[in-house]
Amino acid sequence: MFFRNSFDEYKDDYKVINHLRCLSIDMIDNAKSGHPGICLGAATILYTLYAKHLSFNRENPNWYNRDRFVLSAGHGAPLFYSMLYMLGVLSLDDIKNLRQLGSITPGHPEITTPFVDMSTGPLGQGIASSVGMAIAERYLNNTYSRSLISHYTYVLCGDGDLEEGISYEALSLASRLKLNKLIILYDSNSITLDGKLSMSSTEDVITRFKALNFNILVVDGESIKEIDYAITRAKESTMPTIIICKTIIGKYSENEGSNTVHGKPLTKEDIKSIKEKLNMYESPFTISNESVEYFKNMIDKRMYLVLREWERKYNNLREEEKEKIDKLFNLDCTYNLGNLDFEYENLSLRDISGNILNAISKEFPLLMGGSADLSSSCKTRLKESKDFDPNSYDGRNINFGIREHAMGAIINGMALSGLRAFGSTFLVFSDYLKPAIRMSAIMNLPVLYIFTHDSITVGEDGTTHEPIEQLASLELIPNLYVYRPYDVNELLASFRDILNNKKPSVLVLPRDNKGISELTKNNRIEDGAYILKEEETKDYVTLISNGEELGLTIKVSESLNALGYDTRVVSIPCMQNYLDKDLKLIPGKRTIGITYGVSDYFYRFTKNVIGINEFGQSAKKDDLLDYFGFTEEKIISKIQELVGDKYEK
Ligand SMILES: Cc1ncc(C[n+]2csc(CCOP(=O)(O)OP(=O)(O)O)c2C)c(N)n1
Ligand SMILES: [Mg+2]
Repeated sequence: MFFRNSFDEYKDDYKVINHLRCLSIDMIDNAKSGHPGICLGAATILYTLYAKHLSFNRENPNWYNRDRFVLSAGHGAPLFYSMLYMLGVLSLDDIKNLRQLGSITPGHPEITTPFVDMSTGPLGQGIASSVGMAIAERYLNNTYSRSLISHYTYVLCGDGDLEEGISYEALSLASRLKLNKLIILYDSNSITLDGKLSMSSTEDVITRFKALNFNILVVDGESIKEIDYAITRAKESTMPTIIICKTIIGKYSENEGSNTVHGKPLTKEDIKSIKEKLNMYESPFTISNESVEYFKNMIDKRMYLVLREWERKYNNLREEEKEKIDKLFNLDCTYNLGNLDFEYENLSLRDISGNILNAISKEFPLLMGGSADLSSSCKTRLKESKDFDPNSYDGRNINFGIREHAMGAIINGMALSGLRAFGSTFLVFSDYLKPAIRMSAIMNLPVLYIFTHDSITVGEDGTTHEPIEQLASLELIPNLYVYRPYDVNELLASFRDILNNKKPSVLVLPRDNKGISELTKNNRIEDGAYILKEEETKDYVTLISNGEELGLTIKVSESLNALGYDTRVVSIPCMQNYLDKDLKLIPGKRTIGITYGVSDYFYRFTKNVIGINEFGQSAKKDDLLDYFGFTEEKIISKIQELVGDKYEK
């Protein structure tokens, strides 16, 4: 596009932009850390979006129908904060406290700050989660309200976001799903942290996005007029849009255009010279009220009727409609599991899980998700619902394709828009989406990961398909609630606990265990662990376990009893719940953990763990269990070895 805008035409706008630039470098200078390059280079892009297009309510960051904005290049946080300061959202103290303990202006944006729609920083996550927001918007527009839920999702990303593989995964799906209300603003400065982008990438971005069938626009990232026009065009597109904004990193710095300005404070002389070039106040954090008013007024004028009209429609809702939509607007995706009708006899736990999920979905429209091409294995297809597709945006089954990482980030985005989103794959592949799981936990999002085929008992698929360290590594993630039920009783209780709460959750299921026990009927999953079988004397061995192994553990305890050992069996279906409550059901001594994974999994509770500390093998399930020592006899002799001589019968 070639609209050269004259500086005069946009004189007041550029004044605001220059304020954003100077405030950003002042913040970074004051904090003695931060990334000035993007703040100087992308200020015009962010300004134009907020001033001319973004639909939002300055007074209410939680207005549900706001356009979403994700700063995927999270290192540009000071620019975002400067803008929020000028909009009257953040205080001078806030921006002076950039990156300081307890501030609402952390090093990278976090959702705890008003108007930050997603925590970002790990490159690629933001752009992928924005696809989830765009999915949520289409689904809710088609199922909840066409007039009250209709907004765009904007992303500001950099070269780094597009180099990350997750961006390919997510944008490929965005294209397949024709998410035309997704608009990506690409800060294309051809520089990354280490130097020129060309050191690591010579791909032709336009050709890449042509292949993705995106709507592609290229603009001068310094031209308000071009960016404004491009966004207008993007809004009319029938496909998702990328606006490639050609920018200069660190614009106006003596090192502009080089990686030197990417990520450390500028020198005092450089700051002074930038301010001189821009004709701005020399003293830090000084802004003109005129510019502030100009910016605010422009937005308020543009938004006044939009907000009134939305409110009018909302107020016209009938009470019961209001109640339903308010639940969504309050991001309340809790659901009280009543009596469910589902089949479970003689079925594997993953089949039962599928039946429960289907039964829940019939009553709970916020439940939506899919699988990374393993829905038939993970049993996560919602049978009475359609596929989520351009022809049926009311469908609730998302075919993520073999794109695990994007799946994780996308369900994060969906959850941020109020859905109870789930994604599924094999446990062994959970490593493919670990960075997204970490973001779920950091943002405390009510997503549900369903990971099946959870141990060596998957059998013949062999080493690469047998999870060993995955369960333990998931347990290492703070604020992640991993549920590993043994049977239908614990499974149903897991679903109940998950849906009653709004915690990031993982449901881990075996491939074909059909075990069921009377003893699990009185489970207390909300406590994380419970005594499944009580001891009879003061002198006992405690066996701790969960999931499929619990069946073997129960048998072992019965055999031990026959041998004259007293036993307590503790089932731990949700370790994080247990750690939260700390009910002290697991004594330190004479406690043995039994797990089909690395022993570390139970080291929190005991050093005596019967686990598997090597990779699996390709073999039949029973041969593998025997090989790794998980037969009743072998476990009993191991236990005798561990506690025998210390144990007085
Ligand atoms: C997943 C991930 N890897 C590495 C980083 C560290 N990092 C932050 S910014 C950056 C360079 C990104 O380049 P670009 O997006 O072009 O930003 P620019 O230098 O243009 O501001 C890197 C490597 C990160 N934040 N996230
Ligand atoms: Mg760059």
